[in-house]
Amino acid sequence: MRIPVRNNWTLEEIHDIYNMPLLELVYQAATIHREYNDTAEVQVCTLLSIKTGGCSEDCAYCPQAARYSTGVNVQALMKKEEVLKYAQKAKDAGSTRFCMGAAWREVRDNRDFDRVLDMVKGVNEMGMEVCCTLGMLTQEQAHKLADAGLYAYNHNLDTSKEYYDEIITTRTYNDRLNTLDNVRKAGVTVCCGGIIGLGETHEDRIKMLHTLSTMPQHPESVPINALVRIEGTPLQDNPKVDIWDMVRMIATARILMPATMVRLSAGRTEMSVAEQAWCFMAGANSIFAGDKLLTTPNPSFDEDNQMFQLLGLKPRVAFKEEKKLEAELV
Ligand code: SAM
Ligand code: DTB
Ligand code: SF4
Repeated sequence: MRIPVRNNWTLEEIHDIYNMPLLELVYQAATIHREYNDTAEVQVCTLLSIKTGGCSEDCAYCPQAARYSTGVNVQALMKKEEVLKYAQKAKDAGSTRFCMGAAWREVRDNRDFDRVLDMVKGVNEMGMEVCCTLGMLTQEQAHKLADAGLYAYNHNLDTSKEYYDEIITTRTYNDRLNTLDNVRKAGVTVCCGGIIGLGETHEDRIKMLHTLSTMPQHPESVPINALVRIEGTPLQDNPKVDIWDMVRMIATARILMPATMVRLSAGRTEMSVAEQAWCFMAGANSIFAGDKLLTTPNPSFDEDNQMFQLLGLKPRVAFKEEKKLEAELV
């Protein structure tokens, strides 16, 4: 019998899980993963930066913050038709979720937002799960996105509340939590995770996982990013993320949030197929596909197809949860 999904994890329990001997941790995570999910299935999401660079925030990792000179060209909001072309290309390549990212601190109620709402409608009509990551949202804006057909909203906590000020000073952890609350209340699914390699301690990672896994409802997806080190940002000289730290983080997230999609996100270009296989074994069941994340490189569709064949993985169909519900009702 499956253990029920819990949201009353204590920091001590999470500490003990995170610090288990690695192979025992992976074994336990793989076992839970098998009980809750089809382990052969991996959700394939494609990202598109619909508005690039020039952001007023000071996130120390980010190539798109205006205050660091990272060589990213500022680009205004793309046209809807162009975005839909990219979405079609992603769909043809086997992607079932399309995520549009904007380098905004927050959404403003203006014509740009109306255009994003149109994009959401268009991608939704193509039969893909639509996701956006646009910065902070009000309750009203979240509802407008929901009405346009938004399926998921990505808004990361990035690290622990305690370490947050070391990485971002232009907004607070509570700002982040408020937006997540607005998204949840609008009935849009939540995609929320973090980054490792920012200089945080293992305890900071444990605390972030505690915040995520004790939310009244777990995020439907949790992206785990390995820092992509960007020249010109304050974190440019940070050491490369150790693959075993990534595996430990994914395995712990899988045990704490067994029914969530755990996404092996940024950092895959620096990982071998063997290393990524460890992440899938530890419970990752989602990736970003396509040769670009927002501004940095990512493995190509072809490389990922080869990896899927080698490891016996298959892309998850769109709207799987809804289809399951419909089938149960008939
Ligand atoms: N501006 C919006 C926001 O901050 O929510 C949306 C876009 S922002 C680029 C989305 C996420 O990308 C961030 O929360 C962060 O977790 C991730 N990210 C940005 N730069 C990264 C990097 N260099 N390495 C890994 N992840 C990164
Ligand atoms: C997430 O957690 N990772 C993605 C997505 N959500 C928006 C973004 C990664 C960005 C990596 C740096 C870049 O390509 O600009
Ligand atoms: Fe702006 Fe988002 Fe980058 Fe922070 S992470 S600088 S809010 S684009």
